[in-house]
Order: sequence, then structure tokens, then C-alpha cells
Amino acid sequence: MFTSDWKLDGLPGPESHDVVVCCLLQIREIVFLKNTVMECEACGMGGIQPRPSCVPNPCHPGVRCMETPEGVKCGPCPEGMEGNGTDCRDVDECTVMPCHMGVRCINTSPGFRCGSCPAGHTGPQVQGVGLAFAAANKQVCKDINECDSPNNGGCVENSVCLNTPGSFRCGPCKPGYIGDPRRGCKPERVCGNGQPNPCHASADSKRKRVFTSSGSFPPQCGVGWAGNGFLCGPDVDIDGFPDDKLDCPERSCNKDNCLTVPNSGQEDADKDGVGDACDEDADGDGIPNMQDNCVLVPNVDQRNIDEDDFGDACDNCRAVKNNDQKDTDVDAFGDECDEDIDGDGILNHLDNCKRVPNADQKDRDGDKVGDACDSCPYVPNPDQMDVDNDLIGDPCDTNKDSDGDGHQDSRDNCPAVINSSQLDTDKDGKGDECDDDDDNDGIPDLLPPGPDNCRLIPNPLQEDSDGDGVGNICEKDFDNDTIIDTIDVCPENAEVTLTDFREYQTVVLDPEGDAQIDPNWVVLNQGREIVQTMNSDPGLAVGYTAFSGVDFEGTFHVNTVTDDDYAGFIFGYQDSSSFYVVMWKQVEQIYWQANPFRAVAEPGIQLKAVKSNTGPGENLRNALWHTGDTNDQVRLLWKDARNVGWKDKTSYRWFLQHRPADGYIRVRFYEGPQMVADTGVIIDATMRGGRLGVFCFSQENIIWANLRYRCNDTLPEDFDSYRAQQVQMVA
Ligand SMILES: *[C@@H]1O[C@H](CO)[C@@H](O)[C@H](O)[C@H]1NC(C)=O
Ligand SMILES: *[C@@H]1O[C@H](CO)[C@@H](O)[C@H](O)[C@H]1NC(C)=O
Ligand SMILES: CC(=O)N[C@H]1CO[C@H](CO)[C@@H](O)[C@@H]1O
Repeated sequence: MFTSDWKLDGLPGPESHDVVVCCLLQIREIVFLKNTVMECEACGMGGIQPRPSCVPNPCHPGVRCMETPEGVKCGPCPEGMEGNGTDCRDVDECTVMPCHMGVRCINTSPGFRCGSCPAGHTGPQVQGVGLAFAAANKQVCKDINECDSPNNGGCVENSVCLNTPGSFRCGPCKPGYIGDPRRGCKPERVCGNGQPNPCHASADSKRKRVFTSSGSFPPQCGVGWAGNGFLCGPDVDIDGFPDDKLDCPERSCNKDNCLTVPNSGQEDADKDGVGDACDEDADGDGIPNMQDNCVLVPNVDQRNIDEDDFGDACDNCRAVKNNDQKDTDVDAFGDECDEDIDGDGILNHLDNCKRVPNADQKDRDGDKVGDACDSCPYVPNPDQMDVDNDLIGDPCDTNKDSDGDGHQDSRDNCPAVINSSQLDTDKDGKGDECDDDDDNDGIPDLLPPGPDNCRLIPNPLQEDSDGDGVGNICEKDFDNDTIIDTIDVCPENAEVTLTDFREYQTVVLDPEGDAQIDPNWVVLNQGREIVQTMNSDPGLAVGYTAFSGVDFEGTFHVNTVTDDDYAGFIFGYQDSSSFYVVMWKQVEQIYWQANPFRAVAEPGIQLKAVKSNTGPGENLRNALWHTGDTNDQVRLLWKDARNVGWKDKTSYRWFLQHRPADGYIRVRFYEGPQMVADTGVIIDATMRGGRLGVFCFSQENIIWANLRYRCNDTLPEDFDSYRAQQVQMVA
């Protein structure tokens, strides 16, 4: 290997030979060593090896560099880049289309970003790094439903607002409303049977041609909310007044003067801003209610000549004891001390109807009881006995009621047609329901030359200047009862206008028993609120208005922490043996009188059909108490599976729909805005309509507030699906 003619590049040439002689040897040695090393590396033999190193870093910036025995290794490329670790390039996340359709995708290095959602849509402004992220986090832009806004998307009230992707359109007036949808839509009269107006002769003749103004107008706040319908605030006691003042002028926008006790009339005797229902001293005379013999009239002296429960200042009979304070003719003199109780000008001792005005004193059966108050006008019955409390005297009470509407055939003005309300507008003895010309104006209700454009008001000329199918004289007030249709609870029944329980019949369901005292009912708020104050035997307060199809709602509240018994409401009342009751108990309990049979009450809400073959008494009493069926007394139609009792001092709202013609019943219960129980569709035809009222059994301090009823014969939509389901189950 060694040659003498070797030459090293860069070393001084022979010209400077002398100068470099001294170092030649050294150089040779270095070269030798170097060659050896090179050879060794080349042949891969061990020996001295330089370690591979991450300094300087051969990897892509940000990529981890590892020194391993096998050499330098680079980790994976950063998120959003691809390559071998040494060489990394940005990936284009936009290729997996992470942005909502139509939104620009901007590829950044690294990462991506989506533009904002398109107009009329809402969604996040997605951005991120990497294909996986982009694929898993696609931008979702949801269409904004402009129509959901409280102002109907800006479309006029009661018109159709059509939501479209990214936008919306204003459509025509909603079904049931007419007018120019750019200016205003007003409720239209449509037929109860769903037929267009005017109703056609082909309309189902059993379900008669009922014109109703549909849709709720004015609008209403939801359950647990109160206000004018446009503005609503929380209403914890569900009495129709909000917990805080709302920024609107109507009375219903005022702050509730008793936040937690329902008082739908807001009565406030001493005008101190605290409602009577929650004012410890309601009349502000310094004497607390509990001790005050005039709770609502200031009387510091507490004078009380007749020593009844009412001080002179508030006693309508100062010198005669009268704890019921009843005053039939509302003339400020209680019946007990009124020489003419009914105010018909005939003194009591001469009057053959002391409590019903009848100046004519007509008495066809000569039993000394005037026709006006005679429970059997054609059959002498001086004692007026009426064991079943159906207002028909026993001698003429056949209880034969072919159509089951609660009116026996001999009295039913349509014996073969279900018609609990017995309305007979033209007083021709034929109920509207079976009268082909309700108003006797010669224009038949349905058939040509009808249909009558004012079914309940005579208008033989059928004037209709705006051509809307509704005659001029009944345009705003269909039944001419002076209450305009928008607030009339029964726009097609002149005898029923507003919810009113001021007049009611008390029915004691256990008259012989001395188990407890009878209930004491107090009616407030012009008949829209009832309070029961006594821990009593079972009893009912029943309004006099009979209904066919009806919606009945109210707020139920037990205003005490003592006791845990039954309270509820009734409907379809026909007599004291025949009615539906919805009842609710607080805790499970066995009735303390095991005779005639042991009765166990469970706490859940119950719906019962009462059809008793004994009538009021201990049998019916125990049967009502018992949660379950009892032979010949009560049938349990539904019980809330949650089996929870009512809570003290808590407001609940109920909604009942009863359509007796089809036996449809459904009740919903709300606690605040929350629905807590729902019977679902129940079909039962035991009672084909009847009267409404409230029920209590052994529970005091019950408030039924903000009561509301409405005639309604429209079958709810869930009836059909229920029917279809039944058919399927049979099949
Ligand atoms: C409507 O009722 C009023 C009484 O309120 C009565 O005077 C009027 O005659 C009635 N109208 C018709 C057309 O029957
Ligand atoms: C009558 O009942 C129907 C069906 O339950 C309901 O849709 C409608 O709103 C009710 N009408 C009124 C005026 O409450
Ligand atoms: C069941 C039924 O159709 N009842 C009717 C009885 O009469 C009133 C008043 O005309 C109607 O509103 C009911 O629909």
C-alpha cells in the first residue's frame, strides 16, 4: 500500500521540499490512520463509530426526533400535515368537506376554517386541524325557524308563517281565520263538524251544524304563566296573575297580590296590597281573621246582637241568627229576615215559590207549589221530595233516560238525541238538537232554502252584507246573549255566557252519617272561584248549567298542611247517583268506618264513574273513598300510575275534555308549566253529559281557582288515532 510516489493533494510540492521534510512523517501517519478508519467503516467492522445525532435536527420543525441505535428517527408529522417526518406537507382538510353546504372552507397551514353559516341559519364557526377532526366535526348550520318567534316571524297574527331553509314566507290566514293576510286575519266561523262555512246539508246531521269561532282569541299564556297573552310571566300559584308586574296595561299584567295562594279575583278588602286570601287581617281592623267576626268589614267593637258567627257590621240579618248568610234576591237582607225572599213582590207567606220569583203564581197541579219551583209541575207533590238530587220530584221521576243525557224521556226536549244542555232557543218545546229550525224564522237550519246564516236569531231575509256566510244580526254575537262571541264561553247558547258558579246546588253524599259535618262552600271572583273551609263529609257543589261537549279547567290548591284527604272535581253530573269524579288524595288510608265494607284509599289521582244504585249514604261514601271498583256504586276508570299524592299548599291545574256524544274523556294535570299526569283517551258512556262542580271528602281549605268552562263539541284529534289503535288490537 505504501508507495514512494504518493502525493498528497494540497501538500507543498517538491519545490518546497526542504521546508516540509520535517512534517512528512507525521502526515503519513495521519493519512494512514484516516485510510484505516475509512476502510473499517466501509467493511462494517466494529470500532470507533460517531453516534447519529438529533443535533442538528434532521426532522420537520415540530416533529420529535429520536436517537436510536438504528439511527436517527423522526416522529410522525404534526396534525394537519402528512409526510415521513423529515418532510411534512400541509393536508387539505377541505377535501373532506367539513363546512356546511354553501359555506366557504379555508385551508390553512396547518388546519382549516369554515366561514359563518349562511343567512337564516345558525351554527358554530368550525375550525380545527387534521382530517380526522375535520371529518368528525363537520359544521352544522341549522335553519332558523323564524316562525317560532313570538311575533309569528313578523307575519300578521293568525296567518300562516312558512319556514323555509334559510328564510320564511308569510302565507294565507290560518284555517279558521279570514281576511287579508297582509293586514289582519280574524276568526272565521266554521262548522263544529269541520265542514266549511256555510255548513252543508250533507254535514253529519247527528252532530249538528254548530258554528263556532275557532282558535283561542285573545291569545292565552301557557299553564303556570300569566299576562295578557302577548306578554307572560311566571305564575307560581296558577291563578292567572303573574308573580311580578308585567309591562302591559291589562289587569292580568298586575302583580299577584297573593303570590302563593290562588285568588283569581284578587279580592283585597282593606286595599293594603295584600290579597284577602293571604292577609292575616284582611279588613285591617287590627283583629286577626281567626278572631274577627267580620273578616272583611272593619269592626273594632265586634258587636254582634244575634250572637251568630257574623258581627253586626257584616251580618245581613243582625237580629236573626243566620250562619249561612243566604240572600236569594241579593237585596242585602238575608233570607232569614227577608219578608220577600225572592223579591218577586209577593210576601213569603203568600208566595207559592218563596225562593224562585214567580209573580204569576201559576200552579197547574194545585199542590200549592208554584210551577216555577215545582219539581213535578203536573203531579201533586207538596213535599217536593227528590231523593236523587236531580231536581225532579220523586213522583214524576221515572229515571228512564233512553239517550243517557241525564234528562228523563218525559222531560227531555229531544228524548232520542243526546243533549244534556236542553237548549231550546225558540222555546217551541223541541230542543235545538232535534229542531230543524232552531230560531223558528222559516229558514231551516240546514236544508234548503237554508242553511240559516243565523241559526239562533230569526232573520227570514238572511241579510249578509259582507257576504261571509254569517248573517248581519249574528255577526258578532251569534246567540244574541249580549256577550260577544270572543269571550262567550258558549257562543251558540244564549243561556250560557261566562263561567259562573255563584248559583250552585249542594249535594251531601253521606246525609245520614254523622261521621263529619257537611261542607261549607264559599264562592268568590264572580263565580270563578270556590273555597271549601270545613273538614267534612263527602259533598259536591254543582253548577246548574248542563253541558254536552265541554272543556273544564281550574286550579286546585289545598291551602293547609293539616289533613291529607280527598279533593277534586266532577263532571257529567246528572243526579247524586250519577256523575264522574276526578279525585286526589294525599296519602294512603283505610276508611275509619269499616261498615258497610272496608275501603282503602290510594294517593294517586283517580277518575271514577259513579253510578250508584243506593244513592248518597254509607255505601256510596265508602265506595267513593275506595280506590277500585265497587259493585253497583263506582267504577275506577283510571288511576295515576305514579301513585303520588297532592302536595300541601301547591297549585295544580287540570284540563278536562268531555265529549259525551262519543264517550270521550281526557284529563291532564299540571304542576306549574309541567304536565304531571294524563289519563290519555278514556272512552266511557255511563253519563252522556251533565253538570260541572267540585268535590271534597274530609279535606278542608281547598281552593278551586280561576275556573273556566267552555262548550266544545269538537272531537279532539287523538280520538281517531285511539280508535285506529283499538281496531288494530282487535285485529
Ligand atoms: C236580541 O236580544 C235583545 C235583548 O237583549 C232583544 O231586544 C232583541 O230583540 C234580540 N234580537 C233578535 C233579533 O231577536
Ligand atoms: C275545542 O276542542 C278542540 C279539540 O279538543 C280544541 O282543538 C279546540 O281548541 C277547542 N276549542 C276551544 C274554543 O277551546
Ligand atoms: C251532544 C250534543 O250535540 N249536544 C248539543 C246540545 O245542544 C247544545 C246547544 O245547542 C249544543 O252545543 C250541543 O252540541
